[in-house]
Amino acid sequence: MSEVKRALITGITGQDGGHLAALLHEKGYEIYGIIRGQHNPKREAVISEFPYVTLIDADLTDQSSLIRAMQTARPHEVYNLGAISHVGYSFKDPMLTNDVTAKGVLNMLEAIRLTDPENTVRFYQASTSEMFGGLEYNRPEKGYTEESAFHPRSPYGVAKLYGHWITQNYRESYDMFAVSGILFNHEGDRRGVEFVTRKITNAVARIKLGLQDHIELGDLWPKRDWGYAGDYVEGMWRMLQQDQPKDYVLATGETHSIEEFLDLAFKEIGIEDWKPYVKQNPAFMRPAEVDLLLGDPTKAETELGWKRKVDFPGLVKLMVQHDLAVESKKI
Ligand code: NAP
Ligand code: G4F
Repeated sequence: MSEVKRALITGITGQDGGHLAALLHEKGYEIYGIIRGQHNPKREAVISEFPYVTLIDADLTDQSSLIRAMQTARPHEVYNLGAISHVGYSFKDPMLTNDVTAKGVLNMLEAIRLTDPENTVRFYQASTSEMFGGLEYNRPEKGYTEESAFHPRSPYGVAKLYGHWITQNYRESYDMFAVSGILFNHEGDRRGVEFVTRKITNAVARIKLGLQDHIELGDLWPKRDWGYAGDYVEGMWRMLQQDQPKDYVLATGETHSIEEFLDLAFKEIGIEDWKPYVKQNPAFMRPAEVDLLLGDPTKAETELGWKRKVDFPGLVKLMVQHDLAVESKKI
């Protein structure tokens, strides 16, 4: 009988960490998740929702803790999802963003090298479409691919680009099975309310239930290639099951503005004109914006057999209906 596969996930308390834990559990993995902080407020929720995950106290900024995590979990696969992941916040705390989102990747890669002399561990790095920057001069018509040029527009994007290159460098230098998934925005019922989609669907549900009367947002014209997070973690897993380590874009191949998201979300509660309910607040605008993101997932579709299942209207509906159910319990 073959050995049960073990996976170590950083960012277990985050959106993708939850989806990935559920997926790997279905596939029969033994799962270890890194949790940071002496009193992480999400600890109890993770224990109750994912009782099959063994939590390990560690931090991406503390390499000794990552070495101990590797020694405890002895994983076959490491998914590095932990990061300061909010683009707007990265402008306010750029040094911390660098320590966690850039140097944290190096800390994790070195922890693997130091604890895996046989070089058998497979490593997934959570790279991002933010590395492309979305500027007009650098926007391929059919969308960004694995070969497109990078031009990050935030401390987050710059930090992620370091993580992307150091992953590639470890693959080339040490023959590690280390890959980057260049993922475009993915959302869903586990998305943090600090991100625009969940902020909108949460507010829309509360407006419907009479719990609030408007929502304050920043710029409404930027466009994103929005997919469903549950589909994207399947792509991460597939990348680590290949014969050769390669980087892949995961995207839907469609782009929509925040205004389009508002249209569909408000229609879901029977409101045709959302403008009276939305106020613009400069506090939510960024020093530099990523105008338009559109990904071309052809390589992932061809080589991984991966394709997103949930489309844009399906995603908005799923999120609004989820938030209506959650918020109505509070009345
Ligand atoms: P998320 O919900 O913001 O989760 C981020 C995770 O990182 C949380 O579990 C957080 O823990 C953890 N973390 C933060 N600082 C840490 C530290 N010092 N040490 C260890 N862990 C730390 O992000 P997500 O949406 O799941 O995204 C997962 C990964 O994919 C991130 O790296 C993100 O940058 C990247 N990505 C996301 C998208 C997207 O659209 N969602 C697209 C492309 C790439 P706490 O709960 O303790 O804060
Ligand atoms: O939801 P967002 O904060 O996501 P953003 O900046 O695209 O980043 C997300 O996707 C990346 C992949 O492309 C990930 F790497 C990253 O970790 C994260 O998951 O903002 C989306 C757009 C931006 O143009 C922002 O300026 O919405 C705009 N926006 C307008 N009002 C707002 C708001 N964003 C937020 N968070 N809050 C607002 O009130």
